[in-house]
Amino acid sequence: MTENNVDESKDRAINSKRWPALGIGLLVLIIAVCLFVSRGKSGPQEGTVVIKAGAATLGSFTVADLRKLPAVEKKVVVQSNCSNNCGNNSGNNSGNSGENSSEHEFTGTPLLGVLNSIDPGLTQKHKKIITRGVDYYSQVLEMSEVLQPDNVYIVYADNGKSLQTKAGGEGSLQVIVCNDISGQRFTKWLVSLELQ
Ligand SMILES: Nc1nc2c(c(=O)[nH]1)N[C@H]1C(S)=C(S)[C@@H](COP(=O)(O)O)O[C@H]1N2
Ligand SMILES: [Mo]
Repeated sequence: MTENNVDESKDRAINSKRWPALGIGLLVLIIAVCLFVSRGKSGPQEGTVVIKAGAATLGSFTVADLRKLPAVEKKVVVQSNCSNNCGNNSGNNSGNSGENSSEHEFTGTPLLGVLNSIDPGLTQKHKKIITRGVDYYSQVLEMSEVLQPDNVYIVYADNGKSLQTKAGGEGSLQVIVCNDISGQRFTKWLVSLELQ
């Protein structure tokens, strides 16, 4: 009788140690399954930019594709805080560096060359490009700006280092507009270009 009781309480002690471990194991399993499922369904991927026109997908390019094109180094001081009239686009912002500006030395390639490598007719057929980041941030580029020499680039490195993804990983792309250093149109974490 007493021996039985001791056995039972031992069993209970073992069980009460096992259940939490099982629970944690199950949780880990559920998290792993969720991660696996969401991996397959992931939306736009940073490091790959899709070029669209209306409902059609015209092509795409990756960081690796861009690295094969002629590389250009661009030193730019971006006026990242535009509370003091830097959006007027006068290009008269020199000497205004300090807290509100950030210095970059980007490496990239002209957007024009990228578009031409997909279809040389694109710049004639379309008037504007909507640039979009992984955070759905979007901006407008006029095709006339893209056609200007030394103006619009897609960049993949800053100060010799690969651009970071929004999550802090390696391998992202960004737009820079050298004739508009107000910074707003420097779409980071670029995932699509929509031709209009
Ligand atoms: N995807 C994305 N790109 C973005 C933004 C943003 O919120 N999301 N902010 C813009 C603004 S308002 C500025 S001033 C610059 C800031 O660039 P910096 O942080 O490299 O100086 O990024 C631009 N590009
Ligand atoms: Mo900004």
